[in-house]
Amino acid sequence: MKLYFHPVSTTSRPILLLAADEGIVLEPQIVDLFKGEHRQAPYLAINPSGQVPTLEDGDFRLTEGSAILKYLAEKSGSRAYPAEPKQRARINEIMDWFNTGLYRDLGYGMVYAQTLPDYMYADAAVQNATLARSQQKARRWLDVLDRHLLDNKKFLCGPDLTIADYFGVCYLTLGEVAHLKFDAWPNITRWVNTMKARPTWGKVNEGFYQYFVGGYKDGKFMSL
Ligand SMILES: N[C@@H](CCC(=O)N[C@@H](CS)C(=O)NCC(=O)O)C(=O)O
Repeated sequence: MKLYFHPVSTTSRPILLLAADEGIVLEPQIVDLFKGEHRQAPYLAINPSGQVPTLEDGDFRLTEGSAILKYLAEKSGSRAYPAEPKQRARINEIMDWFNTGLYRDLGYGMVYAQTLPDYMYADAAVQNATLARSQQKARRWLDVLDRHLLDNKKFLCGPDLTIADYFGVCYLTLGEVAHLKFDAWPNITRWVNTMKARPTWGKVNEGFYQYFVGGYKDGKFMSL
């Protein structure tokens, strides 16, 4: 199987974490986002959305990080994606929560809006008002994550690691690019530390810390 990805990519990192933990062999194909390779014809023929990741398994092509993660977990029989319907539904629910809620306001609204030109507003008043709204919404998602989803639980779905944890922790740590601090949310801090202590974290996230977090280390950002 071939994975088109980029090491800094938030939507690719959960897949790399699962693959590293489960020993899933993926032929790596880096799509150079910094050089705009994802917007050029050869890659657009593979993924018309011009985004990473994309998985190729023989003649089966799959896009969307969340779908790829579920497919690989199911195919490899990973214990991190139990087949029991209610357990699986809970995992899917939490992944959707991150993807459509927290990621929108924390990732797009606060991180991309302060780092990637495509997501910034030229008018300072619009930019500041938009950031302030995202900040308020991101705080609300973080409260829910801390007080409900992670309350009295080692991992998002209980005592055992699931693919929701791989997924969620990558979306949350994206905040480090814009120097966002999560100290005010103790359950989140504990869970992130648990995930970062896993043996595969460092290697998988090397590129993210070097190029994305490192690239903005001297930036000034709106805090949470
Ligand atoms: N909905 C897609 C979004 C993928 C996505 O946003 N990928 C980013 C990297 S994290 C990308 O390729 N960005 C380049 C662009 O949108 O121009 C998914 O969840 O996989």
